Amino acid sequence: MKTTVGRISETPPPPGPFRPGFWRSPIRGPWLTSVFGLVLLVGIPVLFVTGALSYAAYNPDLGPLNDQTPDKGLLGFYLFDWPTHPYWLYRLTQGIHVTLGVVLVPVLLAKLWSVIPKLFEWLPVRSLAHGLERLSLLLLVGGAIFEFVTGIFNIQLFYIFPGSFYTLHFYGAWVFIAAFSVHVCLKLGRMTRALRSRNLLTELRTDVAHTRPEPPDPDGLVPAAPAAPTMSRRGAVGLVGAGSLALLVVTVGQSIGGRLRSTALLAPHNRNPGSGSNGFQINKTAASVSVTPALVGPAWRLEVHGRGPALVFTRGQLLAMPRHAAALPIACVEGWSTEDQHWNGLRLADLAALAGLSHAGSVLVESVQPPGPYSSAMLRGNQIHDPRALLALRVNGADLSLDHGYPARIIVPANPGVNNTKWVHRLTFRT
Ligand SMILES: Nc1nc2c(c(=O)[nH]1)N[C@H]1C(S)=C(S)[C@@H](COP(=O)(O)O)O[C@H]1N2
Ligand SMILES: [Mo]
Repeated sequence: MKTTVGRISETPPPPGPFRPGFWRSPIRGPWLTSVFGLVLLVGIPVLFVTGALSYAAYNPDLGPLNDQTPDKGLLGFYLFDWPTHPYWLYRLTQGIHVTLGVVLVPVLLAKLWSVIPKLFEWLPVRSLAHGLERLSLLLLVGGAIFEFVTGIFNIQLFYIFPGSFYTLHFYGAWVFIAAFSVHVCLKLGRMTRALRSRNLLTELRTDVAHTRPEPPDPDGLVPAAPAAPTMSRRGAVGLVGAGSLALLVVTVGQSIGGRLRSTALLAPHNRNPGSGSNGFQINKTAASVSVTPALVGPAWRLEVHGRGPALVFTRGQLLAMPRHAAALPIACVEGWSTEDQHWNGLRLADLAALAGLSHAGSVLVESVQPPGPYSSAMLRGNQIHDPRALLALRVNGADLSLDHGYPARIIVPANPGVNNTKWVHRLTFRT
């Protein structure tokens, strides 16, 4: 056994990237890798936590309408009743999730670049322990790339997933965070030592002419035969920082909304949603989901189910009932949100009471839209009973436009946009 291993490890590496002399950047080394690693060490847990919060915000335990993730089992252990306070909660958590995810892309790429010689380590597997470490790196790098790519495709509305984005991003996140945790445990010591090995301020004052390779390291990141520097470490860190900053500037406007939305050059939805009372972001237009004016014309009725026979209302009858106002944003899982809009309509709590279920524990909301994604959703008791939770009929002093959900739509504080169902035609309250 020993002799076989001995003989294999003497096998010379194949030509190309497996040869030690192939990777020559003089700035590659544990210090630079650790600088990028430190940023990710802070950023990735924030992404994970805000992502998990987004999952909780969907009320996945209310059934397959809200969440079709199969067999989440233990992975749903942390779920709690998503609150309605503060009303901007989802706007904040999801804005951070998406904006930070975009901003970290240059850092992730730089980190991967800095360790790329390890991808071509020779021999690929030297022992059982080495093999396990390599496998965890496969999950780490694969998981990171998978999560960033699926997330970015989703916010760019590039739906090419074999299945639901939601399920893929959810399971991918658990694989990635598991591998990430193992990696942090294995590398934390080496990272802190590497960070202490050089002085950041000195590095930031060192130009290309004075850039020297780091001393040889056991991981083999420092090249055996370094080339002459063409960029300083300061340049590399600055380039990545500038890239992240540029992405921040062209992204964050979509989460802040209002006039800043026009700065969100990377936002796929129309950056100029028009003016007037209904002049704010639209996710899906009525036409795009086959909601025709005929479906919401004079023949439209609202059905309210609860205890006893169903109640049926025309829009005129609803307008004549006691109405309430609430200033609430729309905040989408894709990271964009509007500023607060002034909604006006009927309290869900009042409608529940009318249906004979003043202590309703959930409500099934169905729209006139043909069955499909987002055509219906479930809300929880705490959402029904918040006095700002409305079946909105009007916004900013005007009737809802067709694209914003005329004749009636749900608007609930801190609710992910996806569960603020538009074009509502049936409410079914349950205990
Ligand atoms: N019936 C129905 N309601 C819906 C949707 C939909 O596709 N169909 N999209 C949802 C999503 S994903 C969001 S973010 C909000 C957007 O509301 P807005 O277009 O009025 O801004 O509506 C939600 N309500
Ligand atoms: Mo959304």
